[in-house]
Amino acid sequence: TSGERTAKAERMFELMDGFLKNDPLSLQKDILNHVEYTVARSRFSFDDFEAYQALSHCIRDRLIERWHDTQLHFKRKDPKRVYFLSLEYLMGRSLSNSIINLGIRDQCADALSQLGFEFEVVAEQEGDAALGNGGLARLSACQMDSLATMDFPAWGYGLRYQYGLFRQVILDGFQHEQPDYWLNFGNPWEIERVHVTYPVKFYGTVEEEILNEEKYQVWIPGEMIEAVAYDNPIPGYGTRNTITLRLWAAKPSNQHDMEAYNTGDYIDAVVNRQRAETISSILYPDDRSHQGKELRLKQQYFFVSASLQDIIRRFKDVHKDLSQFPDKVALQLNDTHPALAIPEVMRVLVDEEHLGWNKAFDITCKIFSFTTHTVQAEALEKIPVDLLGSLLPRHLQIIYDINSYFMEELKKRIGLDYNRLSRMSIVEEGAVKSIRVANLSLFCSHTVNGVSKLHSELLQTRVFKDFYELWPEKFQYKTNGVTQRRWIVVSNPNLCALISKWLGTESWIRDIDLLMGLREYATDISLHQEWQMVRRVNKMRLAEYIEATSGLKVSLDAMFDVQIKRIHEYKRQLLNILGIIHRYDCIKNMAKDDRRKVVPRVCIIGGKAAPGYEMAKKIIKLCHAVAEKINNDSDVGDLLKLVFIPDYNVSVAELVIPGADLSQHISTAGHEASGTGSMKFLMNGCLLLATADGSTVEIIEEIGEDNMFLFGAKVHEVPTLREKGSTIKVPLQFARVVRMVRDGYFGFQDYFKSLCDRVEGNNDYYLLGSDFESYLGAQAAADKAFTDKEKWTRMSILSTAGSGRFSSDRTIQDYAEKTWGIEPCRCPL
Ligand code: CR1
Repeated sequence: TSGERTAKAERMFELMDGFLKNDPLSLQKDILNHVEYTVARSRFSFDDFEAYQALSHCIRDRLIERWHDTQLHFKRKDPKRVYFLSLEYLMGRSLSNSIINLGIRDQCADALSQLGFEFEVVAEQEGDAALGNGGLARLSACQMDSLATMDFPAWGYGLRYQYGLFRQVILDGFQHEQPDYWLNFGNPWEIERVHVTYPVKFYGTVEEEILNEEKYQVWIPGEMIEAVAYDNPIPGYGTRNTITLRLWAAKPSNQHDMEAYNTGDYIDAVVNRQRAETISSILYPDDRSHQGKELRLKQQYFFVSASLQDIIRRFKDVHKDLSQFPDKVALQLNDTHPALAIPEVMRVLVDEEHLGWNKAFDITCKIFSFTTHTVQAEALEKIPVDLLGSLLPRHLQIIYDINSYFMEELKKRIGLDYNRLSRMSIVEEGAVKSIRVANLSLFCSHTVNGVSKLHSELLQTRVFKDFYELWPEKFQYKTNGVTQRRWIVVSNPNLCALISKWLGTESWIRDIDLLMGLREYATDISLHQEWQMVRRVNKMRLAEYIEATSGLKVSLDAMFDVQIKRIHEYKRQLLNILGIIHRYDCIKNMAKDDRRKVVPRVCIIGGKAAPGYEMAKKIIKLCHAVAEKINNDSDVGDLLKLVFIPDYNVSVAELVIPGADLSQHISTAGHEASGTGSMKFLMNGCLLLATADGSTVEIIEEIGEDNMFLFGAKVHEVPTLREKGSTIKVPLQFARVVRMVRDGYFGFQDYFKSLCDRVEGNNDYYLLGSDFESYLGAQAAADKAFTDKEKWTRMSILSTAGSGRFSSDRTIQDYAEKTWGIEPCRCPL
């Protein structure tokens, strides 16, 4: 009865102490309690790692409080919600980020130091959560931070891989991969929801059933696997709002295949069931090509099906009428990976809810929006029809039905232009008949967007031209962004303090446009001094890291020149390395006296190659071979060093980016959809050496060409250059450095041959040869600018000051208004 309930609630309030307190003394008590009762160590002797564990649990408790309040608040207000579906999230570490977003950094540092620990050391005990490959996955993480901070009613959904992205180990200069069993030491940042589980079905057949004289298709599945929810609270900054990243893990279902127990082979039966868990066991490490593997498809459907059951359940808790679904729900497809959500929604609406096909399709088209992260048509996902038909027979039927409808609609618009119809069709009739997932997503989403202005133009004029011509209103662009909380506040605390001091406020951490205020002081001598000081301390930290990982001592007076990102031919790490060889060659051939004029450099390269990507792996080996030669050459000394930073990941980036003077974003124009690394460097006052590709074009608009080092062919020039092929005049220096590699100057002559072949004559698809001269020109300009300390510092300040447009807060605001139609829902204090 309600009387009993009130009495119970009162009793609960009496028992509660109120919210957890955040003064250093209370924090210390809580830490010690967790040392004793959670970590089960003696409070008189625990090490840095155990301190990390205990502190994490303290923070987790505080997150849970806020998270409860936020969820309750959302429930009461029932706003339209956005559900972000992504197969990848690169969260990195959580401790510092959470503490900073909770606003209790100093209190935690005090509490720890009174217990004899140092905050930074404790925070470094944490391993990275690397449930993603690269740009796309880190973008998801930044966007979650912004969604929480800006009070949006949002959920992230994904997969809880047991093995994250492989660890890169370098042996003899070659990349080797090791599994990343990141859960080995426990994960305090997740809450296992043993009762939030859903069955996910696979295989089987489709049968027709007649109900009230209507025909229905019924899917009789052949396998059932249970999805269990793991919730990761995502705290906003400067708000109580804490949202959820819900990741699904596969568990064998205990509802099905009971007959297995009667076969007498109990052990085999259990072992077979255990196999179910493999669905969520491993992240695919290739970030561009997906070869229609069954396990990958299973992962996609598994996560989509569980997420949709969860979303529909939440909706139905409050609403009866599914036609209101689009008023309450926005579903965001992060690339095509979750696109099976489209036929799945149709299946639920038609087969389970018994809505008419037209009505169901109308609802479906109102809820989906789709972001594409690629430029190349070849990189678009395709699912072989045979595979889909066996794994998800009903979904294949639905996709065929959607396609018939689509083709009819198209014919009304374009007539019987069969070439075009077959280009646009969702079904590709090739050697391997397959489903074009992007076409499905395009047709069924109300909005599609690229991730920078340039990228969206390329989508409209090349990749999705046919679609754009018919539905221009669907197309938007949303330039990517990164969160300043992680990329300045957490990773560069000194710069953070300096910015706040000069702006006279910390508000820029939530309101990034304020950063522009720094422009006013770009020539202020005392800011210059403080700025240089901060940068020097960060360089020191990076130099220590380099020495610890590679044994190489580097000079702090040298320019730290960094290229860190996944290794890809289009990103042109090879151009960088060939440039370094050229620099080395020049130094070697110089008169001793002239060497004094050389601007010393430390070239830093880092990044993982997909395990099956041979060329990328050769690039890594070449980098090591060249480094070996240069770093041991006494003619060169401190004038040039080359370092490969192994196992590049989010936490390595947090250390490297603040310490970089110059960073390289040198993809062949038209190939990088956006690029987000550049934005992190920009925020940290690192100058960019870049091509006019992806989001760089917009960075130029913000800070001006004068404040960076731009080079290379422009997007519209690339096709002509390619046509010219081997008739292009390639500079002599280029031929010379390639020849050095070919002739075995750095050893491994046979091994590097195919790499050299790749960049010469007609094969030079990424135009290293034709861009080489202007690349060297930009490098020379960077050298020159570096010798003028005042100029460099001014450029650096202006870079940070102009980085506001590249905050993910701006990106998310844009999505909320123009794509999702959602509003903030702020939890009261
Ligand atoms: C793109 O290559 C972009 C990110 C985030 C990448 C990069 O240019 O900044 O997405 N794509 O939008 C990707 O990771 C798997 O594809």
